[in-house]
Amino acid sequence: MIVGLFAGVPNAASASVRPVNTESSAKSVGVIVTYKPGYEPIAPNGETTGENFAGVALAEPRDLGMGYKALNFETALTHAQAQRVLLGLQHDPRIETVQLDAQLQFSAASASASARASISPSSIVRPFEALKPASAPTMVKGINYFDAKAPRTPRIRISWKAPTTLNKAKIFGYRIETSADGKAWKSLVANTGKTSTAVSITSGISIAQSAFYRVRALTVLGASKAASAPSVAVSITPKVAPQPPNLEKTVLTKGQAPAWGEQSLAERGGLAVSYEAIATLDGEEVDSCTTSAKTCQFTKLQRDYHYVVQVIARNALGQAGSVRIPDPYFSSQWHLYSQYSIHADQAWRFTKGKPSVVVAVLDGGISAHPDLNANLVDGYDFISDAAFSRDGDGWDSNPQDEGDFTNDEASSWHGTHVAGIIAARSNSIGGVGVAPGVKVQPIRVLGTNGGASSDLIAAIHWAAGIKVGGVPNNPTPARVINLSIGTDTPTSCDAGTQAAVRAAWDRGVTPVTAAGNSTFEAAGSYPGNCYPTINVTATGITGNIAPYANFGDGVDFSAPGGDAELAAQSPDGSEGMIVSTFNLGETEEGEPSYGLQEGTSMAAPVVAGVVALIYSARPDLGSQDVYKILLATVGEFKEGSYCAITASRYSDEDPSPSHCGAGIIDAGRALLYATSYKKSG
Ligand SMILES: [Ca+2]
Ligand SMILES: [Ca+2]
Ligand SMILES: [Ca+2]
Repeated sequence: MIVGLFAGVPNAASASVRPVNTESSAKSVGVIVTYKPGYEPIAPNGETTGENFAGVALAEPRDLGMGYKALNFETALTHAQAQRVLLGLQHDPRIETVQLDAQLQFSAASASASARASISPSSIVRPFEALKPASAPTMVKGINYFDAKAPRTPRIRISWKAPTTLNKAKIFGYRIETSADGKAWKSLVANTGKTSTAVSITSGISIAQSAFYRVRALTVLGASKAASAPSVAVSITPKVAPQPPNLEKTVLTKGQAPAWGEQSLAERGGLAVSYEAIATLDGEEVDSCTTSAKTCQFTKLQRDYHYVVQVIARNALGQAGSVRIPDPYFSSQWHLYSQYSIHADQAWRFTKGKPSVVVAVLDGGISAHPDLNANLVDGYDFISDAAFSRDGDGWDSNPQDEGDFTNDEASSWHGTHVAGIIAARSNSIGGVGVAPGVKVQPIRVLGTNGGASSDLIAAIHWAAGIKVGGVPNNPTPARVINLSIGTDTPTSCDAGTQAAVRAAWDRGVTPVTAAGNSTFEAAGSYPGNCYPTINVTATGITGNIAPYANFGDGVDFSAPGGDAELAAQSPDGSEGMIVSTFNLGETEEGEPSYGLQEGTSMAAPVVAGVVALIYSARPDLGSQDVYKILLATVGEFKEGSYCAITASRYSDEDPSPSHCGAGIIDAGRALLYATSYKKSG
């Protein structure tokens, strides 16, 4: 039931303003507020009905005819409430009359429609002094306000002059309003401040999207506030420098043309864009072509060479290039860009890795290398047996590789090769790692006869930032632990190693293991058979498992590890294998160089590098998140290959891993997925 106010026909008769009669013994009063034609009673919170007018609920406005509306309450007002209503109505220019009825006495329970209809107003008052709107701000101008320091942040600047007529009110600020179509307006900046006559805006605007803007002055008179009429509207289209184009293939040979995806108007910065594609060989520019389309033709490429390509977009406000790869050996590193590669060149659009992410390489140690030194952090030497460490003692703080040569074989520099696969620098020398921006922590566990699992357990703990007795704490704990280590006869995972990888995994430090090179079930290869790790087998350039690689249910994923039998199908300089940092010393460390190796030892660090990229983009994630991201984004094996046939058994419903794991790791897709991945729990 609605009880309370009654309104008569608007009455122009005049009377002086009178407060509610507080002398009256009446428990409640009527306040009848009549609004001028075309105006709706609106509570201070902007609602036409609701709870926010002097603490009393509003009922639907009452229609008086002739366009007049009356304020209507859901209950009768107490004196105090009526006074608050009157205060709230002061200076409201929309009001025609306010009528008070101190004789009105009823309660919600007793009032009846007929009783209310018979009550006549005791007083008719004029509206309070009205706040007349100020005139509109003038001389409004809007410009696209380009900032060379933030060339892809849209920015506009709006300026104006103060209203010429204020009608006794004072200005306390300006409101900027925006509209996409010039019809529906909304507030963009609620109050620029009273002395402003210009404002720069970066939020709520979109590149290349035209919108209208206008300004209102905000005025105050007594307790009453109002906005002026709006200024004339101006239209602005924010324009910026272009986004980097998305080059489809980073390495081309003769007869292939560079191509990139069509850029939207927003990606072009709202302007016309031209593209320049540049082909380089060993870091030297060989050819270039320019176009406003999505592809152009090189004419100088020669047969049998692989050229690294970059494309640059330019508009009137600036330029942006696709990922630049200055490393001259990149074209030999097919594991980074070819059809069945991890597509690192696509991932680098998101990140090349952050130096805060450390990948521990538990291996034979490290040798000095100009393409690697700057990406190393201090590691440790956990080889306890001095007979095999070649440094004359047990555990020590120097993880230098002392060489693992035997009478028959030269030193392998295995740890240096693995480290370069992860994080060789992106510069003008040599090749490049999967994550050239991250750090490698060399931790020595393999001597001349391999290593001891007790040393490996200590090294995993230390790498993960877990206290190891007798050793200073790791100052830069890892997020990824690469274990390119395996047994060549079936060996089960001992409880100690099992517990160590679990402890690492659970604290967001992800062990990545090589599945082994013995052409047997990966479940028999330690430590890849410890749980949980990301256990990786090796594929060659054609997207099938390498002939040496372990397989079976123990494999999580595949990644390129090289296949020398496919040398003829591989880019020059690779012989089907993985190009990475190396050393020429036959026994002890000699001159740094680059070398070719194949194995699941090469496949694991490829994945460790991808995991490091994911942690660079999303340091908030944990090992299980990373595993999910990799699983959701794997690339396919070559159609019809052994791996493809077994992988087809794999699904979320039947998560029994195939012989080569769920697929070939795809860094480009993984990073794209990771940027929008929602962490569970
Ligand atoms: Ca030592
Ligand atoms: Ca040492
Ligand atoms: Ca390099």
